[in-house]
Amino acid sequence: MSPDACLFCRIVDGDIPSDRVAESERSIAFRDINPAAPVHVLVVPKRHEPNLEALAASSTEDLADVFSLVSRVAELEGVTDAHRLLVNTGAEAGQTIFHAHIHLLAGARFTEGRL
Ligand code: DGP
Repeated sequence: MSPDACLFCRIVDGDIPSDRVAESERSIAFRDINPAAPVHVLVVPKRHEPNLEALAASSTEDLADVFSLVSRVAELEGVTDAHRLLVNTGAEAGQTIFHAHIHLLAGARFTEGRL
């Protein structure tokens, strides 16, 4: 997909509004429009790659930055010791937006190994 048509690229650029939680030089974090838990934040590299695997292959700096921002968001939301990270890679795994992102979920009791 061309980055021009990518929804998350447009959110990164500020063309589409989002409820931003935090930002770093290489990544942004904003609340999921359809939250699956009381805290549901998407942490997204600013540079377009279709999934986290592609991001890891192209830039360890971007990969490190996105995980660093995940930790900062967990701290800001007060859920450092109680949260779940989720990454969907590929449509079969439930990926719907083909711009790399990590879901940070918290505030619910995740008592099982699956959502
Ligand atoms: P995934 O299924 O892993 O590709 O997750 C994509 C998530 O993106 C999904 O939980 C809903 C969220 N989402 C889709 N469109 C928007 C939007 O316009 N704004 C925000 N904040 N989140 C969105």
